[in-house]
Amino acid sequence: MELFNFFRSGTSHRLRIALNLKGLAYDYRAIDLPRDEHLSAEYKRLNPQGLVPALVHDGKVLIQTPAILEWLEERHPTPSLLPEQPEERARVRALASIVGCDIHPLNNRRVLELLRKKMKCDESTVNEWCETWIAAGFDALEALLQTDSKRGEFCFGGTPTLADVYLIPQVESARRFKVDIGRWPAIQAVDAACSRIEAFRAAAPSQQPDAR
Ligand SMILES: N[C@@H](CCC(=O)N[C@@H](CS)C(=O)NCC(=O)O)C(=O)O
Repeated sequence: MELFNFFRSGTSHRLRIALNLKGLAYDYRAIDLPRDEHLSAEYKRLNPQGLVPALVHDGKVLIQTPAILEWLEERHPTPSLLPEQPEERARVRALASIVGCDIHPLNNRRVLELLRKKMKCDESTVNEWCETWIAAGFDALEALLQTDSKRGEFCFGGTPTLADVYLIPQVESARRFKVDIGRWPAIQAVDAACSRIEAFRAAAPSQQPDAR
């Protein structure tokens, strides 16, 4: 498998975590976002959306992390990143979607570039924008985690699920925008639990070959 990705990209980070948790090896292909390599004609032949990551497997290109993560779960079911019961699976997917649908897209690079370049926002306004959407999502996630009486160390139960796979890169991104994670103690505790697992540690942006 070849993973076309960027060390600091949250969606790339979430896919690296899932691949590591499932023990799947891949060749790392760096796509440099600040140099707009994702917008090159060559990369757009892989992903016409011009977004990372893309996973190439047996000559087939997979794009969109929600789709790739579901494909991974179907192709490599063990260890599973979803619980058994449909209602529990819906819960995990909902936690993941708070990050995947309602935080990350609003703080994506192309959105921030539009704010900076077209809307002429200064850096403090851009940071306020990012913090607004991170806080809105994390407030809801925190409430959901706090009220789950059966929760173990992770977002759901006692082993990592897709909810953690989505959450940890968003925590990393929040730190980059200088958002104080201490405001959300349950999220902070999940982050600490994940940081004890090698699959999460090895997926961190700082550990990637293109990190700088
Ligand atoms: N929904 C897509 C989003 C992918 C995405 O937004 N990737 C970001 C990096 S985290 C990207 O390539 N951004 C390039 C840009 O905004 O210019 C997925 O989950 O794969």
